[in-house]
Amino acid sequence: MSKVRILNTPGLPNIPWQERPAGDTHDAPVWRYSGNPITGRNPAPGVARIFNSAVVPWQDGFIAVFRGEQVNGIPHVYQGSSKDGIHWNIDPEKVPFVNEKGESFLPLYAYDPRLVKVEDTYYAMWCQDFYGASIGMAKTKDFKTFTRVENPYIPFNRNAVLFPRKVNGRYLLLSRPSDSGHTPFGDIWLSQSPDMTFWGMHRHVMSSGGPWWEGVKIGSGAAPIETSEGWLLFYHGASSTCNGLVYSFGAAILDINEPSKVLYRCENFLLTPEEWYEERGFVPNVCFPCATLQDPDTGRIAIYYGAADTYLGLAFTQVDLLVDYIKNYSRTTITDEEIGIR
Ligand code: BMA
Repeated sequence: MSKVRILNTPGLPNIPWQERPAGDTHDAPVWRYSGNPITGRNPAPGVARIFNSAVVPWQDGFIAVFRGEQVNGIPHVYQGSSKDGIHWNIDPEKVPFVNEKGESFLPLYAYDPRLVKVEDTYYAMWCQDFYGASIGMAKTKDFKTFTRVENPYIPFNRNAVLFPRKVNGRYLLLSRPSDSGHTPFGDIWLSQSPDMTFWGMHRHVMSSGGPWWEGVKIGSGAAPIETSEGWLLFYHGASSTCNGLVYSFGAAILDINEPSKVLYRCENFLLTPEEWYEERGFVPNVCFPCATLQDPDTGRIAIYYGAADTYLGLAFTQVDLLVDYIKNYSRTTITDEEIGIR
């Protein structure tokens, strides 16, 4: 049993897992799956690459929504299933989103999906065209019918991630207001809703962090994990170099009842591109997390991340090691600590 408790999460004894390699010299307690990447090029007919994708437990295995880049270059959302969370059967058809009447309602494009179970329903959210890039959302209970719900925001916005439960009677959604291109800025914000339709009471959560690994922009990665220390949030950060952006990921812990307040924020990245599949691909030097699996009984956490906009990678951590590391290297600013309203 871990010291830090993972709360309101069913046990997941079949979580994909490998122990930390002996002699690992990385500073942060996050290590890669030795069989990475877990998807290769041309993984399904008509799909050139799968990367930034989300996974949840389903029945006796796992289900995923993938970002699949079609051979015409347009991204869409695909679905897959797996017994072990590592080897995937990918459905070559795009997820056939429908509207409330059951009619086909496909976005023009869709990328960077997340998938979060809230109450008895799974919500997928992704970036799509809404007369400009913004967030699309759909719900399903059976992974057969994905019914679109109202888009939560006007453009431009990306990286929306739901919390897995209501807080203070309201659903919560993190997002990253953006621009219409390769946004050169970006903070994480929180919005609240009584009904998953109307979103408001917006709060600033945290800003991009100074000049270093998360200096240009940040964006939520996976659904926040509820722990006895607060909401554990994995997020990506982009750094500007003379050779373009480098995407790494880090983590913060948000207040359990006021999640727009950051309690701890790790000043170090947890994972940064260094393996061939992270450094080389369609967009080099990208590690972009979109989902985690966690097992409260062991404190094990598996992190799914897109690598170089080309592959899907898997990494592991353990909640006690991770929370200690975040606290040891925590550096928060006033804009992190405050409630985020002006
Ligand atoms: C971001 C998003 C991600 C992508 C990343 C690196 O702006 O578009 O989908 O992985 O850039 O190209």
